[in-house]
Amino acid sequence: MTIPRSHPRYRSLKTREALVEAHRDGRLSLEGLIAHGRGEAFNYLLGEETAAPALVAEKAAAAYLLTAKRPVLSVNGNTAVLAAKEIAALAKAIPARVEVNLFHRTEKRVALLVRHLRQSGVVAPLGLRPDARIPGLESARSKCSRSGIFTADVVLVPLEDGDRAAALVKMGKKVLAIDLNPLSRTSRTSTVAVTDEVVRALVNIERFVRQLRGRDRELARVLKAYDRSRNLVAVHRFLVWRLGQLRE
Ligand code: PTJ
Repeated sequence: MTIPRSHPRYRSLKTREALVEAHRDGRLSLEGLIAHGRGEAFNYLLGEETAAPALVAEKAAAAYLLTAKRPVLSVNGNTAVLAAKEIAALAKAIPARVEVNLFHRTEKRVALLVRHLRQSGVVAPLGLRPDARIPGLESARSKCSRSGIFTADVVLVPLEDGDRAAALVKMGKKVLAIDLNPLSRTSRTSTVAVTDEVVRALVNIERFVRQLRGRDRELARVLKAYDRSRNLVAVHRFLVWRLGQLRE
């Protein structure tokens, strides 16, 4: 079906179409479609814009990435399909390694997603030959690369499941989550919880990376000022305010 450009939800419907297509060609898991639906609902409540508390978290995420010794961007099916170009741009700006890490892992999906990332400008994405495991994780998500996630000190994890975020924190890493659901276990266990849509979040984080580079005092101030729990309370307040607005 061709979606008419005049449709009020044109962009949202085109995104759905791209995700369905990615499921058909093997890049996206069926569960990825369900996860997107949950994200859409929160995005709708947030007004499909970056809320002020999310900007604060995005700045903190940029500061962590810039001050990291071994930053890694972890990419799953949804992130690759929705935001491969933004991942490539952010990885270049930091600079950071990119690793494909899947919950519903098959070797074929990893290969398809690595190819997709390369075609979108990511240099040497990791993930094809995992040679380490994240301790305490039963799922296939434990498989990772020694030169990537395993030895990273800061890991960006968009659209994560809570188990891995917790396991990475337990390994002593700083975990930066991007998740539209501020109530998720991921948001509540990560070092930084960015409650924003993945494309908007990556674009904003990249902008902050460029702004903050070389400004050591400002970097230290941003890192000190960020408090995940307080920031999530601000997101909850924003949601309540939004619902109040919609009632009027
Ligand atoms: O590609 P795979 O095999 O690694 O699988 C990826 C999924 C996303 C299926 C897997 O990680 C999963 O099951 O995730 P969850 O537990 O459903 O969590 C995904 C979270 O991402 C949910 O809290 C959603 O609200 C949120 N989310 C969905 N779409 C977006 C999003 N957050 C930011 N931007 C989005 N576009």
